[in-house]
Amino acid sequence: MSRDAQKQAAAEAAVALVESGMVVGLGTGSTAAFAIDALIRRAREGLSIVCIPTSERSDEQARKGGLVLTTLASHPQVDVTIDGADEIARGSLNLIKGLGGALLREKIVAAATDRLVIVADETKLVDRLGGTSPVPVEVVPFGWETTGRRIQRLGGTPTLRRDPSGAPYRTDGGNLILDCKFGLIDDPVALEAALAQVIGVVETGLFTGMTSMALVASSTGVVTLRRVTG
Ligand code: A5P
Repeated sequence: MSRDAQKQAAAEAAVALVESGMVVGLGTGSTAAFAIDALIRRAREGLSIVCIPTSERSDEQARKGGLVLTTLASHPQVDVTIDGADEIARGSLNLIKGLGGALLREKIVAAATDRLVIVADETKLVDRLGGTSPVPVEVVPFGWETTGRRIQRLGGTPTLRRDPSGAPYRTDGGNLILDCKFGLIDDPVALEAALAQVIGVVETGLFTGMTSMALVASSTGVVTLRRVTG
């Protein structure tokens, strides 16, 4: 099974959990895009849902496919959000997200969601966060260098993300992203809290204590992982 086929299998398994009448958060990224395609197909077959996209990209895909969109203003409680991740920690199901550039809206929607379902191929599963992925941190453009120095004091090595033309990458909110290498992270909850206190930081790609379930695909099929608490 190719990696794309695995992503699609995980996405299809998550979309099977969606029922008519639900408010559904639409994640961002290549795996979430498979889920949006599957929702479009099911909506054409009669599934009646309203959706809240977490990025301009997902908004466009959903609109083109004819999904009915809504907002958090109209629907403050989201039943289920299906989203991808860059790293998923076994057990806690804490995440690193945002390599695709959409972490702020993703976290706002996730925080309003009853069941955050993460879909991924098996390469995303790790014992400890931070081994392969930096932590994307969305910062306001004003004084970003100073914000970066504050992040360095927390042990991170920030790099300003650039788009393919070499210009600083801009998020949907017009902000910048600092990809911050921390190495293996001992305490993601503490790091998320510490980063949130840094002046100039808008949001971080550490998502702790939010995931209800992860559907992880390998060549042998899709495994359901539930968060282990305590
Ligand atoms: C979007 O910014 C991210 O949070 C994505 O959810 C994450 O990067 C996973 O993307 P892929 O499914 O494309 O790997």
